[in-house]
Amino acid sequence: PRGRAVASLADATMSLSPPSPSPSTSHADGAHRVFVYGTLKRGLHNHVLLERARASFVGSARTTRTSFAMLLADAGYPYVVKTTTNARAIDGEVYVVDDDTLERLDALEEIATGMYSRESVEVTMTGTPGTPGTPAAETTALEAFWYLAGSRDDLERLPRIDAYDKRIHDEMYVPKHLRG
Ligand code: PCA
Repeated sequence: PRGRAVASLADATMSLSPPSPSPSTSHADGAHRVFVYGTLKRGLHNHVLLERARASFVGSARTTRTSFAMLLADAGYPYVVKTTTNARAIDGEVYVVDDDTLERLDALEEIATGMYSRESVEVTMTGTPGTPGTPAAETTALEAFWYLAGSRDDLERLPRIDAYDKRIHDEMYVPKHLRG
């Protein structure tokens, strides 16, 4: 009967609609989640890059795993490394950026030379449920890209820090163009 045919056409159309948003790092439309823990955070030197790109702030987050250490480089910027000794979770902020901005971040972090490498990490949102910037409870764990240290010889020599805050940044950070 006619009614049945119309219904199945509707069903076929519905099956073509995109699946509901997945918690993966990247989406087909060029939107990428990035988790930042250092100079890219709000109020710090490199945040202007995210600001100019109109990156959207998703919220504060912490790595789900606790297998990391944050080191302070001589020029006052942080590096996260994977470790098994005195390992901890890393706190930061999650943003959504487009393809161009991800490329700019890759250039800033010099992933081509292996200064940092970009990997994907699971983070848990740490904001207060029900407040702006905090996703609903069922989406509190997300995959995002982040920049962590590639293999370097000097990692053992650098001091460890619990968090890269404004105090450390203001006291220690040397912008790239002023480094010797
Ligand atoms: N910039 C990147 C990695 C470390 C840094 O200083 C960030 O903020 O996540």
